[in-house]
Amino acid sequence: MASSTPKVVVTGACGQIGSELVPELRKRYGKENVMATDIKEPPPELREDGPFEWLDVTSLEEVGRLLKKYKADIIYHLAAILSAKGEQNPNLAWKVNMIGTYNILEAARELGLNQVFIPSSIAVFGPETPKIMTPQETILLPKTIYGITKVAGELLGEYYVRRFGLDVRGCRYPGIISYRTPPGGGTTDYAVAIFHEAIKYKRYICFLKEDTALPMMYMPDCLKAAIQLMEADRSRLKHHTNFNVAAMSFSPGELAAEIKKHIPEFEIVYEPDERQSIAETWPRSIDDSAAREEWGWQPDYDLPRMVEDMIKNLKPQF
Ligand code: NAD
Ligand code: AKB
Repeated sequence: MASSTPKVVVTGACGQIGSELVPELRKRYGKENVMATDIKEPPPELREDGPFEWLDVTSLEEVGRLLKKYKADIIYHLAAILSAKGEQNPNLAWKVNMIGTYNILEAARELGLNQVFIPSSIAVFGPETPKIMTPQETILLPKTIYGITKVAGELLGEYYVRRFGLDVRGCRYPGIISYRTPPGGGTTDYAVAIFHEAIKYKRYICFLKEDTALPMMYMPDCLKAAIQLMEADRSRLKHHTNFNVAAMSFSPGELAAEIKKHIPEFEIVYEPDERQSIAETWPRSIDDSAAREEWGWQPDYDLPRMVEDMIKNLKPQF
């Protein structure tokens, strides 16, 4: 039985999203009620502001032991290997993303947790999927190991909802842009690196082509989506683990033009690498009407507002 303030565990808490989601959850539920876990050394804030424990999600035993010891009610499962890193090591991606996700769901079922959040990604889509305003229900034939594990994660989560009544929720995040923690090895990472290089060197060599448009989202909207979806009235949800969510879409050329409004000397050159072929299999824009209807999703940041905020926050760091 859950106490009135839930106890929350976050896996992969030292990553790009976790390092900002943990402080947000600690503000909401109280510092002592949000346990950050990872296999990576945590930044001092994460460890000093609340509980931290080492947790490798590929061990069912470790996952079960920690959830039991901490009497967890809710788990935000963020531990994963992203698209570009996954292509470098498909075996690791399978272990962390597939076995890790199975372990989280299985331990949550066995211990009777209240809720599980497992983010999915636009990487579930593939070249056969409609690229413009990609619908909620559509073709899921990803070509990366990351995408394959994300489709399987959505389906497995949905299975636990239907078969065991476990409250599993998740949304298909686009590329996330933020200034606190660097991204962990994805195809959309250029949209973060570009800001650092623009401010430091006024020049950036982009690994995607100028016109490769992809869906993106600023971190405050990413955190808002996770929390809003988890707090949504369960009876209103027709979908559970696979909500499309959108905020903005742009190409490297369009992002560079927006950055130039703040840093006129900025120059970008294009030297596409293997990540280009991943990006070409993903949509250019997303239809998120199911998320809007079922849990009131609405983003706050568009391209100009995100760029202004990124530069304002990053400039003092250099
Ligand atoms: P990240 O790569 O920045 O962080 C992942 C964290 O998982 C790292 O801190 C890493 O140390 C940890 N990890 C790796 N192996 C582990 C293991 N065996 N046990 C425990 N922890 C382990 O990723 P992120 O960007 O914070 O992504 C979080 C979630 O959001 C992932 O599921 C990802 O697929 C999803 N997502 C992210 C984006 C994005 O643009 N950041 C977009 C779509 C979906
Ligand atoms: C990646 O590029 O792999 C991630 C994602 C969109 O899931 N940012």
